[in-house]
This record gives sequence, C-alpha cells and structure tokens, in this order.
Amino acid sequence: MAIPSSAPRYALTRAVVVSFFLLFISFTLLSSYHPPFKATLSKFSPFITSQTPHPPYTVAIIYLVRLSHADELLGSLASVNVYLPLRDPWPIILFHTGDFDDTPVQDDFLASLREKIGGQSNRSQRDFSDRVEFVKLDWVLPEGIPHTKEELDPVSPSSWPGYHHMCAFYSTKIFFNPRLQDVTYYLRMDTDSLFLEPLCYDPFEVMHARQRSYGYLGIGNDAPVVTKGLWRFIRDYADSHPEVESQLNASKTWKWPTGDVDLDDVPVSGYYNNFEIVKLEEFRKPEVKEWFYHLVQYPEGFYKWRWGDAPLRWVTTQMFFDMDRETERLCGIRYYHPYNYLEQCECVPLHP
Ligand SMILES: Nc1nc2c(ncn2[C@@H]2O[C@H](COP(=O)(O)OP(=O)(O)O)[C@@H](O)[C@H]2O)c(=O)[nH]1
Ligand SMILES: *[C@@H]1O[C@H](CO)[C@@H](O)[C@H](O)[C@H]1NC(C)=O
Ligand SMILES: *[C@@H]1O[C@H](CO)[C@@H](O)[C@H](O)[C@H]1NC(C)=O
Ligand SMILES: [Mg+2]
Repeated sequence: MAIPSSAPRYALTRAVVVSFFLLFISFTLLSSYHPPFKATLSKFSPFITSQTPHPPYTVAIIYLVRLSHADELLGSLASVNVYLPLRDPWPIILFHTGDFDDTPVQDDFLASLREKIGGQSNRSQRDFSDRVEFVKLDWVLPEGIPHTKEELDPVSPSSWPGYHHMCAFYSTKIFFNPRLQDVTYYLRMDTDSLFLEPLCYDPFEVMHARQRSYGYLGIGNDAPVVTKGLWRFIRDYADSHPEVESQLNASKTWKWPTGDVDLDDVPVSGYYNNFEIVKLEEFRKPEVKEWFYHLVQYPEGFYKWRWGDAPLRWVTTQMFFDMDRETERLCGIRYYHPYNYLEQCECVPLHP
C-alpha cells in the first residue's frame, strides 16, 4: 500500500486492517439492508396524483447538524422551503451525532421550524416540517491512530475531532449510509448555507435530464496547511492504478504540480461542496470504493492532516468521471456560504 513518505509507520498496524475489514463488512451489509424509504415516500402520497407521475429517481436533502447551530439551521431550512422549487416534497434528513436524539429536543426544533416558516400552512400541501427526519451517526475515532489530541498532534486542533470526523463522513462514508441506500440524488447543504432567491428550475430534474453524476456551484481550493501529504498520496495512487492515471491525464481541468516545487506548498482544488448534488450510485462503483478503502486505510489523512471533503470530492470526480459529461455547474442559483466566491451565471429554465 502506498502512503505518503512522511507518514508515521503506525498507520500499518493490525488495527488498521481490522477497521478496513469492518468498513468492508458494513459496505457489504448495505446490499441486504432495506431502509423504510418506500414507507417514508408514501407519507407524501397526497402529492402524487395522476398529473404528477412519480419521477424515476428519489431525492434527499441532507444536512449534518449540531444543536449549538440550531438557529443557523432554521435559517437555512427556511431558504430551502421558499426558494427551491422541487417537483416532489422530498425528505430532509438531519444527520446528527446524538444531540438531537431526544424526542423533546426534536419536537422543540420542529416547532421552531414551523414558527420560522409560518406555521401550519395550506393543508393541500404537507408541511415542510413533516418532511424532516433525524438520523443519528455514531462517530468513533478509527483504530491505528492515537486517540488523544496530545499524542496525535492534529492540524487544526481546536476543531478536533468533530471537524475531522465531518471531513471523513462527507468524503467517504456518506455514500454508504443506510438511510441513503435507496436515494438516487442527495443535495447537501451546510447549516451555514443559504438560498437567496427563487431558482428557476428543479435542480434534480436537470441532473436527471442531463444524466449528470455531480452538480456544483463553484470551485476554489483548500489552504496547503490542510492538504499536507495529499498530493503524494494521489500521485502514489495514480502510479499503482493506470486507469486512474489515464483518466486524470485525459481531464482538461486536472493539473499535476509541475516544476521544482514542494508538493506540500501546492494547493489542491476543491468544490465548494457545502452545496452539492450527488448521484450516489456513481460513488459506489467498485473502482471508486477501492479509492475510498485506500483513504480510510490511512486514517491520518482525515484525523491528523485534516484533509477536507472539498478537495477530496474534486480529486474523486477527476479520477473517475468524465468531467465534461458527468459533472454539471448548476447556474442561476443565488446562494450564500461564508468564504465562497461564486461567479454568477444566468438561470435558464429546463423547459423554457
Ligand atoms: N455534528 C457535527 N457537525 C459538524 C461538526 N463540525 C461541522 N459540522 C457540520 O458540518 C458542516 C460543515 O461545517 P462548517 O462548520 O460549516 O464548515 P465550513 O463550511 O468548512 O466552514 C455543517 O453543516 C456543520 O454543521 C461537528 O463537530 N459535529
Ligand atoms: C392553498 O393552496 C392552493 C393551491 O396551491 C391555493 O389556491 C390556495 O390559495 C392556498 N390557500 C392558502 C390559504 O394559502
Ligand atoms: C500520463 O501522463 C504522463 C505525463 O505525460 C505520462 O508519463 C504517463 O505515461 C501517462 N499515463 C497514462 C496511464 O496514460
Ligand atoms: Mg459551512
């Protein structure tokens, strides 16, 4: 297995093999796990009339949430409610790590949401708040790395381990979450993501009509301080996977660092994936899974070096997708998230 040359040797312990194996088992279990998604959908049957046949895909709007950021989340949800025109009332899934576990906490939050978006609305439509689901995640530090901050000495220690868990979750685990098993597309939002104006199309209809695998708003890059070792890790993977290397070679938008540079000074591009639309099955293909296995076999990547989900999403799409045919820059979405610099492009309706 190729790992960055600077990597401490304790990465390759038995424990890592064990956690790799557990992940493999959980991936395998997924094929036999059927979450109650059909049942959930039927909740919305008032919507599905003969005029609106069921679309050939399913959708979930997903957030990773914290009770401490509930107000921010309410604002974001309210913007989804008013500005996102969706042909169906898709579920809104709030992934949390325990702080939303108690029913009174959930009920309080939903009451605040109803208050925020105008209370009980027109009963011809199911309330927005009825579409909200809470799904608990169990975050445990992987084996093979020290479990204390002092010993591990992570980059960005003040946000460790929550932020680092978040990066690992969105980079690899999300695609295999049991709740998303039967979901075709997810839309991710952050609690600090906001839609600012109505959108002139349903973005899932666009993804479906154009057969896209990944929808995004813009591209930036992470600071080199949080991508230490990542270029070398990618280089090693390409060296041992010729099909990945030729895909990268063929991409017009992929640029290997050139010249006499310290790789750790070269930024890695990244989608501003605090908004993203993902066609899940495309990220579950065997060759993509193999890349994810490789990442989780090197837990220092997320937990010590704080590699982010934004650059990793960029690298993953570049490695496995035809960027022209499978990714879509979604235009006309007026959107705000701190520190994202989005160039606007015009909103063109899908069926003008
Ligand atoms: N449960 C939980 N969620 C987190 C944690 N850190 C970040 N998140 C969530 O992950 C998403 C991205 O985090 P955010 O702070 O917005 O990161 P940024 O966009 O990179 O500045 C947000 O929806 C946060 O609510 C954490 O420690 N625990
Ligand atoms: C309820 O929705 C229907 C159909 O969209 C609309 O005609 C009606 O005016 C709405 N009523 C209220 C009270 O908002
Ligand atoms: C990719 O490009 C590099 C540099 O041009 C070349 O050395 C390498 O052989 C190419 N690899 C594949 C698999 O096409
Ligand atoms: Mg954010």
